[in-house]
Amino acid sequence: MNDWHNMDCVDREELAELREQKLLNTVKWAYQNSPFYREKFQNNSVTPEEVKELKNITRLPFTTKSDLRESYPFKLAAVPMEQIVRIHASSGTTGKPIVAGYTKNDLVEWSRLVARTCALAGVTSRDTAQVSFGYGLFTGGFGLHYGLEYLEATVVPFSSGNTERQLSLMKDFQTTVLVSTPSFALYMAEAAREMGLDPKKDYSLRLGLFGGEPCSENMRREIENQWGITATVNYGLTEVVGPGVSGECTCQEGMHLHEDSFIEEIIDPATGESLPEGESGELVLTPIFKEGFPVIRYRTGDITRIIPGNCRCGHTTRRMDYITGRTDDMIIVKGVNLFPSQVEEVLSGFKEVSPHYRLVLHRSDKGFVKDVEVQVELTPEGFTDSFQELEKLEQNIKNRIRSTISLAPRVKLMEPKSLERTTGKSRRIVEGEDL
Ligand code: DLL
Repeated sequence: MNDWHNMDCVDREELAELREQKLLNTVKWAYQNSPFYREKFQNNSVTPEEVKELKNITRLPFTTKSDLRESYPFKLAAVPMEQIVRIHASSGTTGKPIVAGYTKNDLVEWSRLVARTCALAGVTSRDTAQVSFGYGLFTGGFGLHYGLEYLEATVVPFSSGNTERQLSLMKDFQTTVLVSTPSFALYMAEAAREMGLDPKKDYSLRLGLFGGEPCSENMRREIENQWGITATVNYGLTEVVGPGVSGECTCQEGMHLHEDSFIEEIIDPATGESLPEGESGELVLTPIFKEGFPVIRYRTGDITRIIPGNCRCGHTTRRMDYITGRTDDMIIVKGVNLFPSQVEEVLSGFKEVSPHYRLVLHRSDKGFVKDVEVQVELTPEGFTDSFQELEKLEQNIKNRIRSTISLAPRVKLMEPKSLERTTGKSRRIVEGEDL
């Protein structure tokens, strides 16, 4: 293992001391320099002096998405704006975007974190990596770009869109690593075949780094089979930095968290109480390296757990499990809680359907979800002219959903390739009236 792996192999006692020290510095820094945090601490009658050790973090108030919306655009800043050298923002579907500003040092730290994420996934300076994330306010493109460059890989900054050209260059440049959302990787394989190319034989890809949206195990295996690569998943969010929070090693058993740079907590989303290691709840993150826009105890809305025990790979950092849903993605239908990932899990048991699906919500006059339709695409092999067979499959899927989630949504089988493809993040939940 080279230097890139050092920080993920440190002695856990040393790591605990480092984390504590960095947390105390971050809390002081935010209080002294960010008017937003000074006010927040004061409103909650807490001072930085009360945080003497790591476990005291729970005395500090959470930061929520709506806090960050209210601090639009630059109220979170802890340095004069002339020291902010880059701005990113998360688009969000409603309201104002959430803005993140970076100092020069923040950008170096971020590049290092992403470089480590890529190294964990097996990327080296000998690789050529195509970045198919959008370059712009979204953190995916620039984040992966600078991290991969920091690692001294050869970067092809393609950005999103223009799938045919992406595929041509990827072939001609003998690109070895694809960096994109998992749904775009699947779409690219489909498009390559339509161009008469064989994704396994005509390309030199060996690794895929996928993130920005959930990737079920089924989807990962599908990507791996179609491209003949090892597909790893990585995680991050604009509010705390962007990509580079955690990522898988090639064991593919959870995402190693860069613990020297983030303090993680798992809480019960309903009560805010901390949950013990191994239990699933909402992930709360505190980055402990940021100067520009510090964030303390950010409620990510992402549901996961910390995987107990060490990874087989030898890295000592703890692992986050895959994100199983978002607190705001939970649909309540007739009193039953439903996450898209639960439906996806059920669908993955049927070889006749592809990983392309969506949930269409139909609401009552009062805005409650009264009915959900699961639209799922058949694979070309699963497609048949026999109405009876299709009806039987629909019924089987419906029964399986009912027995696992206690809900009987309508199921609609769609023709192969009929659901919208995206070059960015896919939309799994749509409102009936939007169609
Ligand atoms: O998606 C940052 C990123 C870019 C991460 C590229 C990895 C690769 P946002 O646009 O702010 O930032 O969206 C963050 O996306 O809170 C999760 O809900 C979701 N998300 C990101 N990565 C994963 C993942 C980027 N690996 C939001 N699995 C997060 C599941 C993910 N969800």
